[in-house]
Amino acid sequence: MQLLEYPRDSYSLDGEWQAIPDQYEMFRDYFDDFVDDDDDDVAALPDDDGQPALSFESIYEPSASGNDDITDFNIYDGYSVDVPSSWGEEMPEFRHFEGWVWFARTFDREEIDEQDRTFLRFGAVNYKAEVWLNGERLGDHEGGYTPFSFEITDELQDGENVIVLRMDNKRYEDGIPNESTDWYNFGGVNRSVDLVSVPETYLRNFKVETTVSDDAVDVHIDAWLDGSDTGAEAAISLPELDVDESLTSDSDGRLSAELSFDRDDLTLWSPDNPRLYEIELTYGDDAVTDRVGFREVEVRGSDVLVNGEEVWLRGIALHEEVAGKGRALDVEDVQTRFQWINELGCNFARLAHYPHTEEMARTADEEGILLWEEVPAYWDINFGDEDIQELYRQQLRELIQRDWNRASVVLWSIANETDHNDETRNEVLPEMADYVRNLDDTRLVTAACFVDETDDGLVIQDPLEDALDVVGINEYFGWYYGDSEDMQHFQDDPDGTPVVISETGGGAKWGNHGTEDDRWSEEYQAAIYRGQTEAVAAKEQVAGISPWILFDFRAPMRQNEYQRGYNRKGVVDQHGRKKKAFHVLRDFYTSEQQ
Ligand code: GCB
Repeated sequence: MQLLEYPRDSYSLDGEWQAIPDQYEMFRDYFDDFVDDDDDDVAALPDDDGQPALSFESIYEPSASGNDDITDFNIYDGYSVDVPSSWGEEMPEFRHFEGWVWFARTFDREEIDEQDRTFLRFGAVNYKAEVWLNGERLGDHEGGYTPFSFEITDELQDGENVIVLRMDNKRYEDGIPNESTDWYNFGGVNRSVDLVSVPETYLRNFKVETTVSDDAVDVHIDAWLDGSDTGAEAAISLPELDVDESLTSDSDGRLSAELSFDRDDLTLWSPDNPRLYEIELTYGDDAVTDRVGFREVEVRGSDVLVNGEEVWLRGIALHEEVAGKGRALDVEDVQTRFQWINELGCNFARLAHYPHTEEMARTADEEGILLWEEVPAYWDINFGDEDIQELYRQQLRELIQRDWNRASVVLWSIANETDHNDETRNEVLPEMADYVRNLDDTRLVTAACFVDETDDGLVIQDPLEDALDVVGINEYFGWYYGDSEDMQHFQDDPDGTPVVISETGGGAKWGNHGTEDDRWSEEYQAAIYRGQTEAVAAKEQVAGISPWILFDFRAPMRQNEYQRGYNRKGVVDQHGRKKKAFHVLRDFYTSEQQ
């Protein structure tokens, strides 16, 4: 599998695809006769128990099997589905379907602006994917929220080409996340699909790192090549800063450059002034462009600093979901989310509990919203299993290498509410924190943990704290237990690790009114927000909050008369209607800003 990590000019394969659900997973059995035995590359997916890969012809040319039965499954007679989409949302009859779905579409080679090498890139497929082009198996991918790509140069044929994708959105005990989550499992090709063509040797990815001192801004750039010709000219240009430099290369095809600016000659990126600069890297005939911000994030004592200045994180957490659409957000949906975030007066957002579309981070770059991004290592993961650890590293890597040039991203979160009494977890999570730092040591590593009630008050007793730059605390005083102002008993250590209250809140059904004692009323929820915000604002170790949550979201485990399949802790409901807590939080953030 070859990764293309950044956007380039591409040929979009979004639009109409054919899809057929294969609930009983029978296609492979039907088509065993047509297996491409010569393909050494064929690796069975973990759940397939060594079954051979499916030959493509047998799907789209039923007659090839000599067995009329298979017309039952002719992909050209499938359902029309829009890509990207959470397909069960588009087709209500499949709303709760979890299983295999075969997708297919064609494209014409002549339509691509083809260079030496071509890749097929998926923005995200939930949860497992297995892909063929013209009957040749390209490979597979596990993990529902990050991009993956395959080189298809050798499989491309003149005229029509056919892509087949087997998507599997079952939940797995040995998956990340595993079978139980408090969010809906939207299956589908949830993000765009593209064909990307590049020269034989091309720029695979690059990374911009900034160090800020009193009078200087130092920028280090690394770029990675893929291909056999590593001798060509490499250059970097930042037209708005009059930079035109060559990059030096090492023997592994890695290029680098050091740039240094007077602090006065460059505007640093910050939430107050999210200045971005155009950057272009060229290598031979290859070029990539992007918009990047220069800024440094660090901790000092219990404070989070951006460019040397303390920033209190006025945040909100959110899932990636749109009512009636599931997880396939378009640009307008992203804008709506940022409108709410801005209206609340936030400078920070927690993108929970898995990587959201990269458009979120790009928009946060433009809007000056600091981001917490995370992978779905959620609740009871079997951290001792080596395959799970490998999958864990893969998901971290795919997220980090996708978003490491987004100035807005300041926190990488490695886990949410995992058991700090589990010794294996306590060994593995620090290793994952190190893994993240090896990939990117210019951001802060965090995880959402718990606070413990002791005779001395509320304390953090999670050994993972030592491996984190910022400790997230999920607490629900006033909702699941205790009173909303109980965080007053948090044992504040002004020199301790900065704490972000990564979750707090309570449920309310929009339009349901009562007193502050009536659970599920907007008033009850608003009172929790008042008690919580007052208590945490007084704590020096608390460097910010991201209450749970911006909007109500689908959650199969929430079924009481107020919920009916939704987690109602949003400060707006799933249709965007604001609850009273929205205004409490906005008022709090307005006063924090003054
Ligand atoms: C949590 C989880 C979050 C849930 C939330 C809740 O602690 O991290 O995924 O949705 O609580 O509503 O209980």
